Amino acid sequence: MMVKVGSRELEMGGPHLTELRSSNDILHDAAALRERMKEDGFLLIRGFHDREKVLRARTGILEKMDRMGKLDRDTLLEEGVMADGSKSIFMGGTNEDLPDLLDVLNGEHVISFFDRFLGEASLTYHYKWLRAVGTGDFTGAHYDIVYMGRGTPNVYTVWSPLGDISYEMGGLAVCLGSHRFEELKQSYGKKDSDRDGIGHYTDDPLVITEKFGGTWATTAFEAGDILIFGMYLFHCSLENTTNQYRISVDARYQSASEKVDERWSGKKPRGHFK
Ligand SMILES: O=C(O)CCC(=O)C(=O)O
Repeated sequence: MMVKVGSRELEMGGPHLTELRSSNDILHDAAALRERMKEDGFLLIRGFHDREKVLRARTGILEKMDRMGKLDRDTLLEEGVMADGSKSIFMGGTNEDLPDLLDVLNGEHVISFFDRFLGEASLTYHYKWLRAVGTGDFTGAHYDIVYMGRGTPNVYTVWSPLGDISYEMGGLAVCLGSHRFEELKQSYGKKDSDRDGIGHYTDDPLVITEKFGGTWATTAFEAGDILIFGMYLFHCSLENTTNQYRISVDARYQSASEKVDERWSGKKPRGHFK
């Protein structure tokens, strides 16, 4: 099967694209999870969030998008079909008008997971990167450190699909091994998007693997699954080739005792400099 990863079409199971492995087998062993994170650079956990709660959060988001006139009114709300002329919508912010979403992202199940994983009290940034990605769009390849590197580098991204996300709808892909690309970590990884006006490294996933090695990996996601990774793992998204919005959110977690990136924390995070 051919899959559109960033600006490339790659064969699933071919030389450049493989399946992400899940870490559900070690979910209750914090030491093994830490070891796996060190080794693989990511943790895929199936059914981590309560699926029903994720679907409730999805409904709240779709209702909001419907009020904004972004959805096709002749189709079922839960399908998230784009209205004619609609585009991708970035809804980054504290999203206090979406309590069901915050229940998922700030819930005891996530905080206690990170308390255990980090071995001390954790916190989550108030800012949540909520995205409705439209037809033809994808996220280019990048390290997250470039966007949130002003506090501790020991921040973890949790990417949560808010609905089932097939290959065609454009879930996340990661570059296996990229957490060990020392040259890139020392160059691109030292950049700051606000200070340096830099964002994604490339739209072409093979630019990275041809120069630095590694292999891209992705999977079909279901509501409730999460993908956790650190600030130095290259990731991008698949292209959404459907007429339905791909709805997902990325949120950040770190140890409460380490420095936070002020742009994203506090009740009124300022976000990127405009
Ligand atoms: O969902 C996406 O398209 C991008 C997500 C992302 O870059 C992240 O989770 O850090």
